[in-house]
Amino acid sequence: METVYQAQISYSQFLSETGKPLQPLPDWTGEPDKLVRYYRNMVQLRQLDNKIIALQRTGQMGTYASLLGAEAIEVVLGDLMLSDDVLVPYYRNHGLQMFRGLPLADMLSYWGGDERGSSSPAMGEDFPNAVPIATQALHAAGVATAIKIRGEKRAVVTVCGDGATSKGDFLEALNVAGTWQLPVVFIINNNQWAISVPRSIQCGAPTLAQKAIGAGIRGEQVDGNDVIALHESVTDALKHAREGKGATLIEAISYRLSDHTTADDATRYRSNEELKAAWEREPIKRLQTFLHDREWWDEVQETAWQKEVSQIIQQGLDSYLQLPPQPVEHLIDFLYAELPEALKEQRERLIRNAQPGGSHHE
Ligand SMILES: Cc1ncc(C[n+]2csc(CCOP(=O)(O)OP(=O)(O)O)c2C)c(N)n1
Ligand SMILES: [Mg+2]
Repeated sequence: METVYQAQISYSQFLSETGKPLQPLPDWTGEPDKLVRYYRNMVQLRQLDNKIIALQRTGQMGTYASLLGAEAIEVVLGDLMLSDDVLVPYYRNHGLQMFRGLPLADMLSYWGGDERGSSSPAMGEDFPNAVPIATQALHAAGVATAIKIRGEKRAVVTVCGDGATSKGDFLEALNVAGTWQLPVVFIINNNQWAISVPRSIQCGAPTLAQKAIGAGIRGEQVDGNDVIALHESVTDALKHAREGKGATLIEAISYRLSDHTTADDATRYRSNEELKAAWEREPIKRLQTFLHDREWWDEVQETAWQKEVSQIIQQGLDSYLQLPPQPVEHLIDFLYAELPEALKEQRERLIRNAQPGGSHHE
């Protein structure tokens, strides 16, 4: 008998849970600029997340999927993706969308149930959020196919959860990305839970990254709470894609520190001990300690950053809250390029009924 194939999955981490270097650090970390920006951006996301949940609790926002614990992934991808690359996001990527130029008010209006938030011109060729699990992986493969056919040097980035990797759509997307050497970077935000289903019963394989092997693409695990490790893996994967060398699957190990959404109560299915342990690994404190050790962080600076980001967020919130209500026909307007006859009629009826004196009993 001979071995016809052998593979390995690497796990990369540069900073310990307490922010100490575990191995020699890349050169760029010798300068504060980028790391300080990452820190500040993560602080902004955390503040924003809190504010949005508060709005939801007071009836000013729809059901919201928190990104508490995923800040490092959002910030690093937002920094490394070029405007020419294409983002095919899922519902926990609104931080990333924001760093790619989506105005805060637009992003908030999406979560407030307003379709205008999904069709902002600022999104360029980026896709709107996918809520149906794993469908975005196929869309990403489709976009990457177009890019490949046109001979462009652009990368497509798509993100999904750990649960999504069990879906056929995800595996089909990996398969075609391997077959056609597509310029895609698949990121798994492995936050350990798919609503109430823990990672341990999601899949029998010890890593999710190894699903790449069956598709013939590169796969690796990275500490998703470590901005330096993420930076190194994502930089390499984007370069590989843009150079036409094919796809990469990165399993970023993180933790969903929040409920699944504002419609969920995670205390019903997971233990306080587990949550407490996860808070010890979260990305912001870890980077803060690292910055502090280099004398790039202090209390005064922190207060100034907190104030600065809170002003940015407040401006976004104000414009969101002042948006005029969306016209009633928006209920129908964003699904089809050309409306089918039956919907045209319904649309007219909706408009008629919304007018003062319009009938509500048709
Ligand atoms: C096709 C489909 N099936 C089921 C759902 C309901 N659903 C919404 S989120 C979710 C869990 C997803 O978990 P995971 O992929 O780990 O992503 P996370 O929310 O943890 O980031 C499910 C099953 C859905 N949105 N789409
Ligand atoms: Mg998950």
